[in-house]
Amino acid sequence: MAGDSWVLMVTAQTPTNIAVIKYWGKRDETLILPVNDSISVTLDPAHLCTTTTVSVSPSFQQDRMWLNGKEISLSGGRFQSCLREIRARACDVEDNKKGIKITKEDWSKLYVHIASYNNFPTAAGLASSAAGFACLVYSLGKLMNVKEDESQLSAIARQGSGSACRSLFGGFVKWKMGKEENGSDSLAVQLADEKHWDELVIVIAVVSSRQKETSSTSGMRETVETSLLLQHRAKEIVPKRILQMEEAIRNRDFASFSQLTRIDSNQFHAVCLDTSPPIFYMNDTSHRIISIVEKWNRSEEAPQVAYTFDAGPNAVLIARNRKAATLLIQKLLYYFPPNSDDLNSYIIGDKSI
Ligand code: 2P0
Repeated sequence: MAGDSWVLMVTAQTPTNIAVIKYWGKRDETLILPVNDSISVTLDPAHLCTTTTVSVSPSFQQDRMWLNGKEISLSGGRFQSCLREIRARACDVEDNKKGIKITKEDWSKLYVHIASYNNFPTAAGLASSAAGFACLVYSLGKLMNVKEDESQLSAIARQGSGSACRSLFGGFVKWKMGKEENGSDSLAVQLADEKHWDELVIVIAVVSSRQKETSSTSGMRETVETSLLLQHRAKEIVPKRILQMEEAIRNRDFASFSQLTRIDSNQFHAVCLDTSPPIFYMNDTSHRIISIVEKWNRSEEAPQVAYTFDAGPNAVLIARNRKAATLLIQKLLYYFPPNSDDLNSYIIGDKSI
């Protein structure tokens, strides 16, 4: 290292992802190991993404982080796990222009500053932690010249937030639950890249941008402790559904894709209702959107739209093509006129990066 007046910086952008076969429930809370596989689609970073700048300087006195301009604590186990795992893999870094050389050993003595921004509501069931931890791990990995591939990095992002592991890839992504006790095989793999099925259009109807009442982490814990339906889902339902969804994606079979996405979202919310005390993430507006889509799909020869809802009331609607997306927006505007209190906004985007 030369002097202590330098700063080295890396900025990265990571989109969020929306599960079409849901992750809900952990078998290991510390390592964040799930009770079933899940599959997601990565969104277009122009609409829902996290931008993170990480910097290192010998003048920094401690690790610090700012989220949307406000300093947050890094003392939580999840941040510490990600930082520890990335630091353990750091390699030599040389910046000849600035005359900086950081050796592998130096990294254990250097602190980082992290500034992260979401361009969408934080913790409103739009998977902000997924984009956040994926971006944190990716940008730190670049800064510290970590040589691991995306799948190996995904196993680190997973320890920040389970769903984050799926945001390291574009397109369709599977998080394999893995079998190992240490979590080494619980990681994400890309099923199909962003060009594979590019007719799909995703429309997000923001029903509420308020923070959810039950966090995913505590909700899942309560479900694992109390829901018999979850055990049945994890053992008997999801393994077959994962295979069917992989086939639907491979064949660009929208009828199957739409059906599997809708029933899996509904079963996830049924599992929430089967939790004691019950967890309600959807509201009346969410239920109305489901009815509108179901009725429309049944009135056509083939399904036009899939819906899925995460741990919040916002609808993620996946239209089979642009024509269906245009009709969908017309319908939403008809049922929820612009001055309506029921919907805040629509975020419209192509499928992924
Ligand atoms: C998913 N969700 O598959 C599911 C569907 C919400 C509903 O992953 O405790 O924020 O950090 O691992 O990843 C939300 O859970 O929870 C989530 P943690 P996470 O996208």
